[in-house]
Amino acid sequence: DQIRIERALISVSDKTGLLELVAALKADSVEIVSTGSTAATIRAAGFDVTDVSTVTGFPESLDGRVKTLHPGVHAGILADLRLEAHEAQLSELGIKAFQLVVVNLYPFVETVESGAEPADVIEQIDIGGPALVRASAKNHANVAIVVDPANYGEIIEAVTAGGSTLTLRQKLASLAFEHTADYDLSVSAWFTENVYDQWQDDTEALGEADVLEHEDDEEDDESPFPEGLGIEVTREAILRYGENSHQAAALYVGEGGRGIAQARQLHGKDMSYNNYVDADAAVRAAFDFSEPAVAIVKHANPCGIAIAKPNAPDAIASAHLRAHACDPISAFGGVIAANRVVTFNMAQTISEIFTEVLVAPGFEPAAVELLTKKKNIRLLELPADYERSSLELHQISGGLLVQETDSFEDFSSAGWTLVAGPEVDAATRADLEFAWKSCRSVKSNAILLAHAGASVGVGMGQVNRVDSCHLAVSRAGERAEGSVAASDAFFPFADGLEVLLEAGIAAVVQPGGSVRDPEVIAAATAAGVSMYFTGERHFFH
Ligand code: 93A
Repeated sequence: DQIRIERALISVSDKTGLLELVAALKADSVEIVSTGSTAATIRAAGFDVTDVSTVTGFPESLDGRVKTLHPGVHAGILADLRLEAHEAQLSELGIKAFQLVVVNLYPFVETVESGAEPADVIEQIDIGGPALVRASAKNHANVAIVVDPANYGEIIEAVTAGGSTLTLRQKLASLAFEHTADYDLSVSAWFTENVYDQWQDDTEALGEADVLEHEDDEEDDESPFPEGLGIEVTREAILRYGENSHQAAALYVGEGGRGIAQARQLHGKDMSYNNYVDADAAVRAAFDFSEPAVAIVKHANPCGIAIAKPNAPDAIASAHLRAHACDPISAFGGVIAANRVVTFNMAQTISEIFTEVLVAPGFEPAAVELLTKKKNIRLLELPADYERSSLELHQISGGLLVQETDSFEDFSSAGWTLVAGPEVDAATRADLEFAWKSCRSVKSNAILLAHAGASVGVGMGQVNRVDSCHLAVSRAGERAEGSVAASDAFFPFADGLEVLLEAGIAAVVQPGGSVRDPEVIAAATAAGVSMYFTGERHFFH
């Protein structure tokens, strides 16, 4: 397993010990092939050396980026001369084998440590060197690879002793792979740190002027977003606590507005943080309807929305009973919004159900008298034409997202497109409009099943639409059959819709716009179920 060294490739950045090594190789008549400055150093010391470009027939090019990256070099390193076929191919190709490769890599770490510019650091990422090292180490059966002047002594001894042993070549191969791995880790670490630093520099370099320039883009003149939001808020109340008892909290209100924050409290304990959040959601759900409507909210999601049955003797009480019937379990401890004066009848029903907050434009005196006997309920008065803010604010860490309010001016089905099944009758159409409108106040992904102006099953807040469909269907139970469905955004696949179809829904309304709409339409068509596209989606988070 001893291999006589007849030809060596030497390419080193660190010239330490180079000439002693060359002298020993030359004393044994070894042919030396070398790159640019290495060849120059050897030649200057009076030794005979072959330029790598002579071997490759290709000039060292691209500022040295391509020197040894050539089959004329790599075939000479990788040929396994224990195989006759490799030997035959080499001679056919006119390529001579190397038995020794001596390489040390571009001084990457030293360059980084010198504080060099990134462009200069990048030039010091050695590509051809590691290729030589790894190729030689892989072919350690035939080639000895030396990556460190510390090992020159051993090689000199081996040359003198008639060649390298397998044991030595194996040891050197192991050192070689360790070396290239370390090298690449340093490169990787530099990228991680440098990209971060660069990002910081860029951010710092982006002065205020640049930022303002950006904000002054032409488009911005048209936008509803002034540089400042012009929102003046003052502290109205210190709340008992926030979402949880370990979070302190307060209520701030804007000037002159008439939203839920300024609703007049007629009765009950102080409003809590969660009460405000839920009352706001309930108002969003109920107050948009022109018909008498009631919404019951838990954890900011409606668990029942209904409008009154036409000609019901006590419309708002009827709407409440129907909203409550959607999901009586969830309605326990809920927050109720009614968009009409609360009647005595409605108050009577509510007095039987544990309710946190009841918000309405007014209360019949008898209703107030009855409800104020209940210690736990909070009664809030909010005008039906309460002021909806034109902007919605959402705090994120380090900033504030602002968007125009998702106002829903046109709920009518006039602009919808029928994409599956037959046109529906007037009652079904009214239900679809009701479902579509109601679904807007349900957290995405929202699926709302409705019948006769009342929700019968609501699926909300799931991270996929199929689960929301399952939830809506399971909450509806038998009531799913013959109900209509609304989806706040398109069905990305037919799977969610199929859950609804299996439950026996009669019609569905959704925005449409998925690349798989054809699949979804086909499923509805196959089931004979009418499907309308609204062309507008209503995510709510
Ligand atoms: O720029 S490279 O990645 N491209 C190559 O083809 C190549 N071949 C050898 N760097 C390359 N080398 C490296 O050049 C070696 O690893 C060594 O560090 C250096 C020696 O070049 P010179 O002899 O010109 O100083």
